[in-house]
Amino acid sequence: MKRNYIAGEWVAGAGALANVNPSDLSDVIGEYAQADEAQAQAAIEAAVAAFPAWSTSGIQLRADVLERVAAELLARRTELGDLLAREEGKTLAEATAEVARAGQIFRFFAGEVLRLSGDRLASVRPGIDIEVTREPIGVVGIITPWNFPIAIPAWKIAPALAYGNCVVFKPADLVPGSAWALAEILSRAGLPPGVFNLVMGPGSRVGQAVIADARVDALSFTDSAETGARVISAAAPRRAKLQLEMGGKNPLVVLDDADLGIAVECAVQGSFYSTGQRCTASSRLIVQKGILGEFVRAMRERVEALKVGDARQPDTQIGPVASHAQLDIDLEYIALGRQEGARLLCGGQRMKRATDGFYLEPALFIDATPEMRISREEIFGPVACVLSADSHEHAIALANDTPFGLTAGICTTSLKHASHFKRHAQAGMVMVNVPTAGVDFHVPFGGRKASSYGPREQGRYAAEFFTTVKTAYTAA
Ligand code: UN1
Repeated sequence: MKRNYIAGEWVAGAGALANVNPSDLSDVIGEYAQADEAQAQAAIEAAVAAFPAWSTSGIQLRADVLERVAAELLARRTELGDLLAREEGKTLAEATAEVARAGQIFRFFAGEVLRLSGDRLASVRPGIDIEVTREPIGVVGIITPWNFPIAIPAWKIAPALAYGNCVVFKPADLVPGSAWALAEILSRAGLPPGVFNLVMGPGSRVGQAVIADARVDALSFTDSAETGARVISAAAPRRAKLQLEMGGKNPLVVLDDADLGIAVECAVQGSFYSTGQRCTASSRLIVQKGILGEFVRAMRERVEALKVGDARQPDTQIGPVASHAQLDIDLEYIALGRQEGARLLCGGQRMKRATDGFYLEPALFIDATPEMRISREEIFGPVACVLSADSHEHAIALANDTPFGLTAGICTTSLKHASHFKRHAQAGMVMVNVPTAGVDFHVPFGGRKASSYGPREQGRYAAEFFTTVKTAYTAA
């Protein structure tokens, strides 16, 4: 049984949950402790107690801790990648790359610890100096989703610790294995007790206890827009600082002048890799009329050839859906798309493989219209729809016609259209001739509209959320 980590001790939970492999439901990875409210509160209390010393600790100590975590993640990427693929269902290549990314993120923030700087300005009043510095915020509650079981925890925990905050970490219930492995590494990295705490368990109980507790100064959260709205209404009245990453319905525009090979590769990767379970996935393919026929033919050929199978088989390109609940949602949307009048070009059926798992053929709809629910709502599965556009202007209007605004992509060989799109796409991240999903670890991540709330994650921009600014005046 894998236990929770509170105040520097491994503690049994109030119950346990089995972690099951979505590629093979007979394969139980392990039992993971489930915390109750009292344990969540004990973790918060430990973090509060550890904050005064940690927030004033030396930067060398913090850099060393983060570097140790980075080195271990990178050294164990194959083993931890296998665990990640086994519990979440993304392919071994994707899972190993995700563990490496988590390691790079810890390494990046080990460096950032040493680079934190402020400003020194003159006052408008003679004889006074002004310093602007950044200080830690306090206790940060970190709540993460199941689709990136180690990279998302890394990109929230590493900056939180780098800038001198204490952490209460509540990973997704579905994938506790990678989160527990990361916590175990952190427990040996040289952190004082209480600086980092792990509480596994359901959002309704453990997540809720963290969100509601007035001692938690800030919350960094990634999940759906609906849950995000609940976090805002629970935590904003008590003035918690919030950083929320929520859904996407990301467009990939393909213009008549696109390189067809590049466009198909961007669409297939962006829509279906990681089984479409990325908030950055391109679920709306907005294609200009002149290239539409050719694009659809090429897509059909490429999508039908994708190898769907056990996440840990070396030739698998698309792993299973991560859970039964998500599979049901995907199948409901596929049925809905047909009812709404879109045409299912290929895929959309549950598949049988050697082991019992949540296998689903990647589904591509054509003749979708912007009002259809499959064109508007985040599905979070291997389901994409093609919408046709008359012109570049029409394509960008369709791209922006969404409640979300995380990523937006365009495939074009025209510098003019690419530049115009970069400026006018209403999204936090814009991709030209690259897939909408799969981002770098050292630059800001986040969106607009219903996709994000609060300051950006990652890169040096992470300091905006994980620190608070102080302006000091000194009479010389
Ligand atoms: C990526 O596309 O590389 O939940 C990252 C998600 C995002 C991360 C996507 N927060 O899918």
